[in-house]
Amino acid sequence: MSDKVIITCAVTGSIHTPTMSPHLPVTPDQIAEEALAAAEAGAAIVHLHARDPETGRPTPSPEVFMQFLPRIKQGCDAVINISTGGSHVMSLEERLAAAVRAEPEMTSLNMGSMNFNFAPVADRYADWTHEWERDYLRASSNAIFRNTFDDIEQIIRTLGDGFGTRFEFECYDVGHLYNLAHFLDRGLVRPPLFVQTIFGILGGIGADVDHLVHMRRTADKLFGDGYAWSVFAAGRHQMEFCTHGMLMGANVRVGLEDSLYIRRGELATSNAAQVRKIRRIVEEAGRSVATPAEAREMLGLKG
Ligand code: KMH
Ligand code: ZN
Repeated sequence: MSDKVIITCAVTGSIHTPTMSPHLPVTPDQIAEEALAAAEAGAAIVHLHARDPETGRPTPSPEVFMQFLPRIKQGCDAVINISTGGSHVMSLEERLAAAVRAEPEMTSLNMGSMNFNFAPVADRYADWTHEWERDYLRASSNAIFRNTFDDIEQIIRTLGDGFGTRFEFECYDVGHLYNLAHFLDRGLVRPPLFVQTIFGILGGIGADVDHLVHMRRTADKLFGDGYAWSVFAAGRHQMEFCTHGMLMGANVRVGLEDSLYIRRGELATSNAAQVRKIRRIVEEAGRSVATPAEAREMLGLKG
């Protein structure tokens, strides 16, 4: 097991909405500031989505991305990772547009189609700041987060072959690991694979430590020493799962995309606060936090 732990910070995402937390960054300035502070706190990778500056609604607009990406690039050395998951209502073309414009070192790549239901979260809120929020969240219960084999191949060919982009392979269930192995067998992706295992999304594998062990063992069988393992869990399981995973040798992902909280019942006031917390846990456990340069080396990024 490497002594080094890569911390990814997923800064805003497309699930949480402005009513849920005043600390969720939505404008380009806020996203840039939050990403820079997360990098300063120890995140080697920042995973980014964009939002409409007026309403906070997730947007695929490359113009909006370009209002914060250059600032982050100038202000820190962290690896920029642009989402190709976008949101459940975006087309594949929309989901690819920002990465095609920015040609980043890394993007996410979701490894299978799935239900992706965050409507139950919506039911916890009575009053909404913006009209779009409730309907957007409710629509997820009847939507398919589409990532067919052809879609995945198109993303690999467009970004991987096109720009040398490498991927955060998002695996929400055991089958997604086998899908990734299929692309490895076909020679469309190559080691070291950055395998992000995700727990506790309604539609994916649950946040149960047995599953963490099983995902790890399955990835070991399929990828041997050709992968770097990372863990995140949604909502209240975030810190606990990152801690379990880190003790088992994983890298970790935190950020307000994945959880709005710093501990039970207390909103995180920033992404950096979550990075600092997991960093303390990592260091107390005797491991150390990877710098962006070390992360690039570990993941074979173009730099
Ligand atoms: N919001 C996460 C559950 C992506 O951006 O590609 C999944 C995610 C998807 O990060
Ligand atoms: Zn994301």
